[in-house]
Amino acid sequence: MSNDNDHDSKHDDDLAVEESKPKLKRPPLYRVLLLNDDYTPMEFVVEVLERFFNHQRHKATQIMLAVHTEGQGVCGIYSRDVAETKVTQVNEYSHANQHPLRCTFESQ
Ligand code: TYC
Repeated sequence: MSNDNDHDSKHDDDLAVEESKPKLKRPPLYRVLLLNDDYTPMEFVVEVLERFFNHQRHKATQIMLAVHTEGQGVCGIYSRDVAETKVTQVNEYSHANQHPLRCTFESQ
């Protein structure tokens, strides 16, 4: 810098003087996934997508069919806390209803 703040960088007897950058990092995001299995009824998966991920029936059906044919699919993208909570809620709900449906999350 060559202005009247020169004292802060070049002539400090080799002391490293660096201005700190404002650090505003966005929180990391996580994809919540549903995994396919051979036993969970399609209607139950659609209900899960409506109940826990607030999808409309048409979109929930699309996601369910994508999971059914591709093996897994994204239900939504959330902060870590929300992603963990959704996964726990879905897995508890599936277990309570005696379905093997599994939900998990991965970093974006
Ligand atoms: N494959 C299941 C069936 O044929 C349906 C299903 C879809 C199960 C999506 C799980 O995440 C899933 N009944």
